[in-house]
Formats: sequence, C-alpha cells, structure tokens
Amino acid sequence: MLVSYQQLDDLGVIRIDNPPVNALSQGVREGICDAVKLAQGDGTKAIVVVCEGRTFIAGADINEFGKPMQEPTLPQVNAALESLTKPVIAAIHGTALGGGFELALSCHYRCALTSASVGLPEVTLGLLPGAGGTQRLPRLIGVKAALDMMTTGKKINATEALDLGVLDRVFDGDLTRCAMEYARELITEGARPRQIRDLSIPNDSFDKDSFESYRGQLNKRKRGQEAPQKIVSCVEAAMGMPFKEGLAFERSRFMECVKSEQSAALRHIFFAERQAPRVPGIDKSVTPRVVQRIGIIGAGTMGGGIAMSFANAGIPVTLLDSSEEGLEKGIALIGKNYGVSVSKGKLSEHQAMEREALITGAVDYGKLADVDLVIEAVFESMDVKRQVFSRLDEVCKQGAILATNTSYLDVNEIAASTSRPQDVVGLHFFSPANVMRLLEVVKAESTSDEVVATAMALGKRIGKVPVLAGVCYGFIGNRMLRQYAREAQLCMIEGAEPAQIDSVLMNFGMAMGPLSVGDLAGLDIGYKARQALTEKQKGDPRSYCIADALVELGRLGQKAGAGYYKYDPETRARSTDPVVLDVIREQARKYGVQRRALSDEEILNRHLLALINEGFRILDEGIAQRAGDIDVVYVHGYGFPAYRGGPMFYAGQRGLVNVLKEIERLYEDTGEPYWAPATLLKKLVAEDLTLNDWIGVNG
Ligand code: 3H9
Repeated sequence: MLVSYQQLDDLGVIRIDNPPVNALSQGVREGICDAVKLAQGDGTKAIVVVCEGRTFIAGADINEFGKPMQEPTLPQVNAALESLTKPVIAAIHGTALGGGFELALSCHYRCALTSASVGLPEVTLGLLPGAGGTQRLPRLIGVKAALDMMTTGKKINATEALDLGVLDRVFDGDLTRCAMEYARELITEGARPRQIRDLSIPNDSFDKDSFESYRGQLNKRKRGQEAPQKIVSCVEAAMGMPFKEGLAFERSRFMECVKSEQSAALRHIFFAERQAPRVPGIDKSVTPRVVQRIGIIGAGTMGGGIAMSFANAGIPVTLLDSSEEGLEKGIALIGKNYGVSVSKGKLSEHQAMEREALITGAVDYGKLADVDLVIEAVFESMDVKRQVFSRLDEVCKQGAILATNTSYLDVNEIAASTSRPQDVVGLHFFSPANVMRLLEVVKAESTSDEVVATAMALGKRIGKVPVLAGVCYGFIGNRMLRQYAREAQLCMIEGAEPAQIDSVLMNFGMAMGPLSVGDLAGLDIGYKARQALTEKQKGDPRSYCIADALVELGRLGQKAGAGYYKYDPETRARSTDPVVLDVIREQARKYGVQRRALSDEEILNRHLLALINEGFRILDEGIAQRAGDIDVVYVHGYGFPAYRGGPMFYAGQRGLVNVLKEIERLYEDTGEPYWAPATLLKKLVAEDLTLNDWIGVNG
C-alpha cells in the first residue's frame, strides 16, 4: 500500500509509504486522490499528511520523466488537496523537495521537525517546479525570495522556513503525534482551510525592470541554461495572471523542460552520480572497514584541502609533514581557509573552530600508528612515493588502508613497495580538495574488495562522488585531459588565438577555457613534468612547444601575472598579450606549421572529439566501469557542463554514427594515430548499439 488513509477520532491521516524517498509515482498520486475522496466524505474535522521512512516526499518520481504522463497528474493531486473543505496539515520530516514541497504548499498548514528542510531543486534537473510551485511560493514568501529558492535549487532549513512563513510550526519529538496535536489546536481555534492560491502578490513588489536585471544576473550565474530563465517567466506570470492561468502557463513551460535535452542530460547525471559508487562484482557480504581516524602525509595545498574534507565531515585527522616549517604553513593555510568561510557566512566561528580542532599536526611518522586510513599527498615522484609507502608499511597498524593521492603514477608500483598491496588504493582528490566533489578511487591489481568498498563508503561519507578507476597513466580524468589539452596547443600553433579557443569552450558551457585553466594551475607544473620525460614520451613537440616557450620567458600563469594572457596586477582581469601571439607565430615557423583561420566549430569539435575518443578507449579497457562514470568525472572534476550530461552522454546525443564519422575524418586528414577511432566506438556503431546497451569488461 503506497498510500493509506486512517480515521483517528476527529482526524484523518493520509500516510505515504513509498521507499526510499516517497517519490510521487503514479501509484502514490492515485493513492492520495483516493484518500482525499475518503477524507472529504467522512466526519473528520482536519487531515494530516505524513510520510513513512526517512523523509517526507522528495519530489516527482524522476524515473517517470521522458515516459508518457499518467493521470492523475501532480497538479491535479495538489488541486484536490487544496480544495478540501477542512484544514489539511502537511507534517514534514527529512526533506520536502520539488513536487513534495509543492504538495505541502497545497496543504493549508505546514508543520515540521526542526531537523527538516524544504526546497525546490527542479532547476538542478533542468526543470522548473511544475505542480504550482512557481505560482504558490511567490504568493507565500514574495517574488524575490521565491525566485532565489527556485533558481538556486537550494534547500532551506526549518528555522529559516518558519521565519519566511513557509512553515507554521516546528517541533522536536514524534512527528505524527505533534502534528495531530497541532491539528486539534487548529480545530479548537476554528481555523479554516487557508489556500495559498487565494493570496495575491502586491504589484509593486517586483517591477518589470527588476525581472530584466534578474534575468541578466541569471545569464551569468547559470550560463547557457534554459530552466532558470523559464522560472523567471513563470513568476512573472504569477504576478500578471489569475492563478488558474498562471498554473497553465507553468505547466506548458514545465512540459518544454521535461522534453529538453538539458533536462535529459541533468537527469542522466543525477542517476550516474548515484550509480558511480557501486562496484559490480563486489559481493554484498563485503563490509567496509571501520574508519575513525585519518592520517595525511604532506601539508601542502592538496594535503590541507584533503584534511579539511575529513574535518568537515567530523572525522579527526593527523596531518603530517616532513618539516615543522611546512606543517606550520599548512596549518596556517587551513586556518585562513576556514576564516574565509566564516567571513562569507558559510560557517559560524564555533563550527570553524570545531573543525580546525579535528586536525592535529605531526612531523613524526610514529603518530600514524593508530590511524585507520592514511593518504599520501606528497611530491609527484615515484621514488618519493615509494619511500613514503615503505615507511607507512613499518608504522601503520595491520588493517590500515594506505592510499595515494597520485594523479598519474602507477599505483601497482606504489603498492609493491609495501608488504600489504591488498591494502593499497589510489584516492585521487581534485584541487581545491575541500571544494571539488570528485574522488577517483583507483583499484590496483592487488587492492582487496574490502578496501575498495571502504573507499567508496568513505567517499560518500565526506560528501564526495566516488568513481572507480583502473590503473593507467592519468586514470580516467587526466588521461582524457591530455588529449583535450593537446588539441588546445595544436589549435594555437595552427592559427587560433588563446582567447578564441577559451571562448569557444566557454560558450559550449565549460567552467573555464583550457588555456585559462593552464594559467590558473601554473604552466610550470606541466613543464616540470615534461622535463622528467624522454623526447619520445613527450610526443609531438607541436603539442607543447608554446607552453614550454612561455615558461622559459617566465610566464608561469596567473601567479606570475602572465601566461597565455597577461593579468592586471590589481583586478586580475586578463587580456590578450601580443607577446604571446609572437611566441605562437615563432613556434609555428620553427616547426613549419602553415597558420590558417580555424572556425569555432572546428575548435569545438576537435576538443570534444578528443575527449570522447579517449573515453571510449578507457571504457573498452575497463579503466572506467561505465560511460556514466566518465561523465561524472568530467562534470565534477573538470568543469564539463552538467546540462550537457558529460562527454559520453553528449556523444550519444550527437549520435555515435556522426561522432565516428567526424573522428574518421580527423584521422584521414591528420594521419595521427591518436585520431584512430576507438575500437569500442566502431563496434557500437557497427552493431547499432547505444552506450546504454553496452555491458563492459566489468559486467
Ligand atoms: C519534481 O519534483 C518536479 C515537480 O516540480 C513537478 C512534477 C509535475 N525520484 O540521493 P540518494 C532515489 S522533480 C526517483 O542516494 P540521500 C535515488 O535515485 C524532483 N528516485 O539518498 C536513489 O535510488 P537508488 C525534485 C529518487 O539520502 C535513492 O532514491 N526532487 C528520487 O543521499 C536514494 O537517493 C529532487 O530533485 C526521485 N525524486 O538523498 C530531489 N529522489 O538507491 C532528488 C531520490 O536506486 N533527490 N531517488 O540509487 C535528492 O535530492 C536526494 O535523493 C534526497 C535523499 C535528498 C531526497
């Protein structure tokens, strides 16, 4: 029974029970309508709507989008609840989200546990609140607050919701009992049904110009996204139209969103994120090890960021550095970062102090004797890593997990420097580690299932999206990035300016262009890494000669005020530098490259197809378990626009046949082996299969 109705003296209780999150599937919607009919006809004086399990309704059932809509629709359910002629009280625990919150807004009163929160996260799925949210919320809390909630998709906690007037009552304790007491209070007071639809929005609360400037801000904040702009239109409609017409307007915009490619892409990412931590082949009986204390080696920016990730989740950390001076610097940087969070109002001083207190500094490896898991974040050199791991092997207790944060190096070789390779795993965090959500969990040949399961569970516990990767140079993300970065270099030497390349990729939706990313990270990093390689390993000099020449001129990127661009020392605004254009032309001459004008389309295609082709190879080799994992890596670690679903989903949207044709053309034109189409791509096209049809080497 997804929905039950029970009469308890003078109260009716509608109880929803659709685990795991009480999503509003067709059966639930039908069940609520049936319950409303019973409630209307019996002798009860008020109705309480409550949910079983861990949360109030978390929204429409996302699995139903993209399939034919089945009645009753959620707007119909909400209209039925709102029209009941006795007070209806929503009793909220956990999170009332999306359609779940809209259902609560159709009830006449709302109460919640103090631990609850409410929100309209539809925008994160490329949707808008399509069951009256855009019409009811502005009537209840005003246009500006409603727009902010709906366009950010952020939840608000019960206290904020009470202050805003979204909730009427909050309490601690047994929700159903408290809600029933509240309902009886309302009956005693003679409270009447109170419909938000009947409230009006004052016409002067938000004028036409304010809507225009709000749209302009959204264009920057939500660059390229359709749903946020449609939300603004719906709220404008709420102001200018009667409720019923506003609802119809909202419905038609909602249906446009449901059918959009952007929403399909964001829904794909929603499910891919949840699937990523699952590792087929690991037996359900494998239980993760208990992890209560973490050790981190290296108090640099990376080590400090990793330490903060654990402290933020309440897990104590021992942060070790080889020198007192390095340790002091690292701890000071952590303190500074927490200070910034306090000044931005993201943390209270007390919270920041509590978190900092969880991080203890050390310079003596003996202090790591009792940690359950240790992560090495030292200099990227195999010799250094091997020394660190053999030392850890000596000091760490049996059963402790030994992890490396290497971005490229061979985890098998690192594991071999210990007597317990089964306990060694890669945990590749992305910078800044306390902010970025991606965590590549690298399984080496001997890593035990228990260790992988522990890493996945721990990643989730600290709020990351863990993705399994196999061992190869650069794992999933950086291996693909090399192909993408190569195209940026080649496009430059062949004729494009840095600003053209960056703006093409920004217009596609990338968080930053490849050359701006280079300047931000520092061009010296790649330069140093190349110095350690042989000429053969470095590959085609055209793919790095410009970067090398810039470093040799002291242009190390933003930190030096100059890289691919020059940077204003005060504002840090970037501009094109004729010196760089000269360097590019000089390198083209040196390598005999005939420069030409490159179209934006060519630049975009070459970058994306380079990612996609390598993605197919990675999938074929079993380095990634699923295409969706690659998408999650690119969205959460490399600024790929989530509304395009990640490189592999995007390839599917373009059509694998078309993608193959374009890669084949690039291969023919250049003769470069890296443009040889990936075997898996050819196989899927030949067999007329999609990526979803394909079951990879990992099952
Ligand atoms: C909407 O409401 C549109 C309306 O305005 C208009 C309609 C006309 N549907 O995240 P978790 C599954 S749009 C189906 O790991 P947590 C999820 O896939 C919707 N399934 O748990 C997973 O399944 P599995 C607006 C859903 O405790 C399982 O539940 N609402 C839905 O970390 C557990 O999920 C949202 O955008 C759903 N709506 O977090 C809210 N939600 O175990 C989306 C979850 O098989 N949901 N599942 O992988 C969330 O934000 C989080 O799931 C929540 C719980 C915070 C609720």
